[in-house]
Amino acid sequence: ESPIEVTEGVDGWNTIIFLYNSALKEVGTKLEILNDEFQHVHQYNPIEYIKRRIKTPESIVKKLKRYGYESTIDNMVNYVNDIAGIRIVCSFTSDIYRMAEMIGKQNDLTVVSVKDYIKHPKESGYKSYHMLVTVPIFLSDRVVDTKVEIQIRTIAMDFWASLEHKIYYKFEGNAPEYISKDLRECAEIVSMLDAKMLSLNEAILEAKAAQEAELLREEKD
Ligand code: 0O2
Repeated sequence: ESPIEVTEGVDGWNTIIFLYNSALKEVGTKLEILNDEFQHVHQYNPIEYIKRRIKTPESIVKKLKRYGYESTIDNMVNYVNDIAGIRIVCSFTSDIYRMAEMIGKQNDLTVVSVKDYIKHPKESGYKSYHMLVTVPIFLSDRVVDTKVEIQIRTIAMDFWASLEHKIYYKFEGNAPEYISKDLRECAEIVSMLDAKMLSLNEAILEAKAAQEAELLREEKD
């Protein structure tokens, strides 16, 4: 398996977009299968929904500029890790780690790096679990390892991140301190909500199991 090798120019650009789109398809299908299997075995699916996207050329160029690199195809492939991005939105925080473990065990995926912004939230209050993986893309004459950034978060974390992203962009990164502070407070509320929903779900599962055990006992007597 080889890393992506492309020429500069429109041809090179079209080749990388084709590869990243293929990688999104491969990883997307894998995730759907894992979710279906989980539903089949445990009668429960950890994924609420999945979003995929290819980073826009403007956003790629902006990121390279921020890193201090020229906008060449080579630099895009080497330094922008999230050209292909998949976001898995889960019901509960426990599902995030369950998903991450299942992804890590897939033999044909290579986990390059992990950033746990749930255990270590960003300064902004941002919470999410990031995995950078590579997936082999089987072409007619070669196999190309292609990077995909997987972001895993709960619905509540996704709600916060989507709105914060909009607000942040309005201020182009220079939001007044009182707004950043309010956003951090909102992130706290989101974490409390996630914790409450998780314990509520655990309580419901326990109550249901107790009820079923009681019914069984009654049937025996
Ligand atoms: P966009 O518009 O979402 O594509 P970096 O830290 O960005 O220099 P890297 O390795 O990509 O380098 O970082 P990371 O932290 O693994 O992933 C960055 C992505 O996470 C961002 O992509 C966002 O999607 C998301 N993210 C990180 N921090 C925040 C945050 O404070 N708020 C929100 N809403 N999202 C965040 P891009 O390319 O920055 O932006």
